[in-house]
Amino acid sequence: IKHPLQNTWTFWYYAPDRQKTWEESQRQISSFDTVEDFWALYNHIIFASELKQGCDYSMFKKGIRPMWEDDANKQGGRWLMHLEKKQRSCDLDRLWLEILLCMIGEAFDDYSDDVCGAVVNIRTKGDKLAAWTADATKSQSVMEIGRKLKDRLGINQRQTIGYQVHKDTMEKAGSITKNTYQV
Ligand code: M7G
Repeated sequence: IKHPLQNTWTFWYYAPDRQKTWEESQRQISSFDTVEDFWALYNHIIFASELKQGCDYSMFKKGIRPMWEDDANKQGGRWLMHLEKKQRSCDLDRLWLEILLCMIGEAFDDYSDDVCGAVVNIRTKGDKLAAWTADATKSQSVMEIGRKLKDRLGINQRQTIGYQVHKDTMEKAGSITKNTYQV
């Protein structure tokens, strides 16, 4: 018998395509609800570090699309980690896997219900990892999720990570979105 997960999760892949909108370019890979099926999928797909520039992987709870517009995300935001270019080869895959394991293992205790999913962006200017949560106004939940994430990813205590509200990201004119929280 396989080991059931608390939630069913869907894995997504995004590749830029000039013939399509951003939303149309998000493709579901598959869904799973057991530990064994997670590893079967994980072992079947290429590492995040091997994706082409501009591509993303996401993993969200089933029924939540990996976009701001989804009902589950529209009041939410994300803990965002900017990686240095050189970290793609040494850290990215390890950190991405750790975020995935935090998600499927419900590592955020009482706050796991507030978690929507995780995203990795492969970008020339520096890759990004994010954990998306459902409600940016739930400060205690957001902060606990941020602290746990920082701890599990082994981020240096002296380094801070920021939480950005999707509405701010959506409306940003320049390239910088303000941090609403940080840990
Ligand atoms: P990005 O891929 O999050 O980061 O956003 P990047 O700037 O490092 O590449 C790039 C662009 O993708 C945004 O400016 C939007 O046009 C589009 N985009 C990204 N996200 C997360 C969304 C989303 O949730 N919904 C929609 N409609 N567009 C998005």
